[in-house]
Amino acid sequence: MEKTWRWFGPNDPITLDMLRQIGVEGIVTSLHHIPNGEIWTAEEVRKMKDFISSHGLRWSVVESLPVSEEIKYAGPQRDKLIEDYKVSLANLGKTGVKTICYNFMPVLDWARTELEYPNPDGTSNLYFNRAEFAYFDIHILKREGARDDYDASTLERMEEEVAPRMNEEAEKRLVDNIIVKTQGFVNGNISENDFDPVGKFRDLLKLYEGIDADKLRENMAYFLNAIMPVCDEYDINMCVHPDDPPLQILGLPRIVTCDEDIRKFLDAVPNPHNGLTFCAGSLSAGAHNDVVELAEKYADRTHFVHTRICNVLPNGDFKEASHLDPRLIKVVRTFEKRRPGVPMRVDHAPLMLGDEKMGYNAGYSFHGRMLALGMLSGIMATIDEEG
Ligand code: DNO
Repeated sequence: MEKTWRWFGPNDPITLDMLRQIGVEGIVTSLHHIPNGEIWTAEEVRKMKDFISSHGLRWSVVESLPVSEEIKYAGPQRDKLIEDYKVSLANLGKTGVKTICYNFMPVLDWARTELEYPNPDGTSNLYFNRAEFAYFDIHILKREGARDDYDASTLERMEEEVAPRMNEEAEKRLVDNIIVKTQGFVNGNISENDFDPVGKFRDLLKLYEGIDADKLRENMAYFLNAIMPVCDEYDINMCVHPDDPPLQILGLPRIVTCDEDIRKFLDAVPNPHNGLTFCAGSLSAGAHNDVVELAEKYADRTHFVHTRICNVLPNGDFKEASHLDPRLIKVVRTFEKRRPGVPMRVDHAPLMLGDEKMGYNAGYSFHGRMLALGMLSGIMATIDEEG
């Protein structure tokens, strides 16, 4: 697989020169300065491509060309936004950037409750605490009917372990982790500048009243069918990112969570340009998913791979596991053998060796990811050597 790295543009403290030194071959990035929904002009695309090329690297993947909320819930501007999306795609295609990662998660992109969960060795990781998430949903967001979405043991843990340690500051941190710090840098709905993130979030949830999984699926197929002619013309591969975590949350429909979901969206638009970002980490955060089996099953429709993996604990929490986890090695073997040129990026890695002082985007440390890339490079070289 092609070794790629998610880089957040010219303001990223991790520079392209640094990335060349550690064996990165291709760059995964977005035009982060262009607001969600606006056209990516040929000029802006070309500028980014040339900047990356001038550092001896190539722009391999766009992550993400964001799909506006209105396309997801089919608001009045949907067709206009899809037309604009097609223009951006064509501009990317003409410039030779042909792998596009996006997601179809309503309102909230990925979700974590803790960004610096301490590991016994002194490093820290991302963590999802189900009882804290329930606390956010029930006591902070105060979503109607929220309580019914959690099992009795999560509710008990929430009352006994989480509620007693909550105060204004702890609540603010939880809000920050779930809907601010993890969202802004991925061009999500909420950013650090929002004055009332919870209020804004409540308004966003309202947009999905009456939209169930089938309706969202229909909207996704509508979007994909509309853009496929442009993808065919420029040989662009669209690759949807699975829902992270792959579970129903906050009463929102989620449609890329499991084997059956993946099969449905691939069959709904049976064009090879309609494909998957195989994020082993997101899929493994659902105990119902067998990532090793899913990789075998969907390798042919996978155009981009995120290498990381999670452990789900008996209480429903999950945390990022080692990049040397045997399941991840098997997934890497599948893609290295069946999709040798496909871009792969190391995803979410621990904060270590001073990373924590650098203000990196959550999950995107330098030392942690560099170590993980070293591990992955070793795994891939071994697989190639074994033939
Ligand atoms: C989080 C990322 C996601 C991903 C988007 C793709 O770390 O994996 O934000 O980039 O969902 O659209």
